[in-house]
Formats: sequence, structure tokens, C-alpha cells
Amino acid sequence: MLEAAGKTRPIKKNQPLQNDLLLKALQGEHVDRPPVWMMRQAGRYLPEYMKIKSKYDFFTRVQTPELATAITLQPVDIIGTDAAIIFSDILVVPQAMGLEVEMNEGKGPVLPFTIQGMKDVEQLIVEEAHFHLQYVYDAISLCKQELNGRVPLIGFAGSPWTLLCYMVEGKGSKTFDKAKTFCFQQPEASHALLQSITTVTIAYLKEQIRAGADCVQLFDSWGGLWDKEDFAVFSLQYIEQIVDAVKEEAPVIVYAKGVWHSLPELQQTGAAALGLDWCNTPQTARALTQNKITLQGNYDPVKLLQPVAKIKEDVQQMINAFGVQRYIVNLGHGIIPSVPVEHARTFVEAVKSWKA
Ligand code: 1CP
Repeated sequence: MLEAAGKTRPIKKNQPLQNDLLLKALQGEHVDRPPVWMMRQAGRYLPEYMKIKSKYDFFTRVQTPELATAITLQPVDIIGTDAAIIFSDILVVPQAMGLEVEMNEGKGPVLPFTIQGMKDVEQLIVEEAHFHLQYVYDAISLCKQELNGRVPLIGFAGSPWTLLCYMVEGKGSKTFDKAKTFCFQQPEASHALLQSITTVTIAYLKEQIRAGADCVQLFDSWGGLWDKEDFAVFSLQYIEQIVDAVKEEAPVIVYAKGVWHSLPELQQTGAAALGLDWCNTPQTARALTQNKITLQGNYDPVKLLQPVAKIKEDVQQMINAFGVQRYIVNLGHGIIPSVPVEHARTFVEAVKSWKA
């Protein structure tokens, strides 16, 4: 696997895809069945991932295009998903902006130096940051080459607000109260930070698309920590800028967890699709978006621990409720590590064998 080192080369963007269900769904074109992939589909529930994980630390896996490619392809080969998502992390952006990020086993990400005020914001790398992420573009190019048109490749980034959470708080949190307090007490510094992240993310996603990503997803994992009004101020307006700058180059999926109150506003951004968590119904999501946009989701990831017969039944019901057109089957958040591989495969197979 490692002998390909240094041989990555960009491939032609318009290489034909053998399975273009995801792109068709994103463009609102007719499909015979919906496409399926799973958020965090490459990861700890796969023994093949654990094997690579036991040999290389997190950022070595992320920064070595051959390793990132091998991990990205695993769910396509093992589970049979209709798309690959590049193996990386949202926190490579704060890293490229000059902040140290440690990935501690069992504890998740830790940023030893956090943003405390305007002085810290002013020291971040902005204009040049996307140049520090060449390894992501190389991984995308290599992945496209290895996929050889089998399925589309999804690029991604964190939303500015979700990245601010980690850059200010320094670690994961249930409430991100330090990050929210920073926004309330230092609005000028917080908007300067959100704007800097936005600028970097636009350049970063455009480079991912240039390297071969067929579409991109923006993860606003912590958007749901705000009420509707504050979400508009601290998250939505930056998502809007990113979608607007990127949408002409590739379709953008916006996944904002816990943000049902703003689905119509997210639809207005020009996103090709909206990702949904499981805390509301398909009928409500369709009504809120007037049946006019592709929706993605929204199976409760914990439900993958149920017996396989129940998973099959649930998938059938979920497709019937969302409808086959303008729909991408997915989980409502990332897959959890304790899910048996067989159950993940059942989820995907149930979509592939869906019958009206
Ligand atoms: O070594 C490991 O297995 C550590 C676990 C892990 C993995 C597999 C981390 C640490 N990141 C990743 C990869 C990753 N992260 C992907 C891979 C592509 C795929 O989906 O297959 C993606 C899309 C992400 C995105 C990501 N990272 C998000 C947004 C999605 C979400 O789940 O909400 C977030 C919030 C992160 C931060 C992060 N990185 C890792 C962890 C454990 C976390 C969450 C920390 C927290 O709880 O706050």
C-alpha cells in the first residue's frame, strides 16, 4: 500500500462514474432507488480500520494519502456504500490555521492553546492556510484514482461555528459554554474568527473539488446549541457564504444537527441537500422544505444495534416516508463504534433491495 508514496497525481474531473446515484439525487434527477452512505462510515466499527489504527497514529493516518485512501475505500468494499467520504477530520482546518491539535485515545481532540480574544484571532494563519492542507488534496486525488469511477467521493469541512467550538473550548463538550460565552462577551472577536474560518474553508473546499471531490458536505455538528436567532447570527450567515462560494463548482450538502427550526433558511442558502438528525419526522422535514430539496438522513445511529430484521423493516419505512426521489439514505449522526459490521451492511443492503 505504501509503495505508491509520492506518485499521487490529479485525475481528470469528468471521469464517468459507474454509480452516480448520489449525484443524481443531489441534482434532483430521477433514480430507481435512493443512494446510501453513512456519516463516519470509515472508522472504529470496522476491524480493518482498527488494524491500520494499531500501526499509525491519527494524524499519520490522515496525512498519509495512501493510508487515508485505504481507510476511505474500506466501507465501499466491505459495506457497499454508494459513496466514499475522504478520511480526514474537521480539525485539520484549525491546525492549518496554526493551532496545535492532539488526538488523544479515548478522550477525543484536545487543543492545548485556545482562542481567548482578538489578539489570538489576529495571529491565526488565514490567506495561506489552505496551502498547508495539500495532503488532503493528494489523498482525494489518489482516492479518485483507486475508486476508478466506482462511486463518487465526498469531500468535507466543519462549519465555522463548529470549528470555533473546538478552537475556543479546546476540547469536546456537551454544552460548549465557553465557546458560547466567547460569542456573547466578545462579539467582535467571535465574528472575526468565524469570518477567518469561513475564508479558509471556502479555499479549502474549492481545492478539494479541484483535486477530485464530486460533492462536499459541511458539518455543523453543534449548530443545535443555539436558538434560532443566535444560530442565524453565529452559524447560518457563514454557512451561507461558504455554500454561495462553492455551489457553482460542486453540490454542497449541509448537515446541521439539531437545527430543524432553520431548515427553510438552510434551504435558501442554495445547498443541494440538507442532512437531518432523527429528532423529527420525514413528513415534517418535507413540509418545512416544501418538497423542493434533497434530504439526507435520518436513522438514529443507535438503532443499528437492533436485530437485523428490525433494521430492514425500519429502512423500508424510512424510504417510504421520505420518498425515493430527492432522498439520500443516511444516519442522523455518525455511526457508533459498537455497531456490528453485519448490521451496517444490512442497512446498506436494505436500501439496495428496496421495493416499492
Ligand atoms: O482514531 C480514531 O478512530 C478516532 C476517531 C475519529 C475518526 C474515525 C476522529 C476523532 N475523527 C475521525 C474521522 C472523521 N471525522 C471523519 C471521517 C470520514 C468518515 O465519515 O468516514 C469525519 C467526517 C469526521 C468529522 C468530524 N470530526 C466531526 C463532524 C461529524 C460529527 O460526527 O459530528 C466532528 C465534530 C469531529 C471532531 C472529532 N474528531 C474525532 C472525534 C472523536 C471528534 C468528536 C469530538 C467530540 O465529541 O466533540
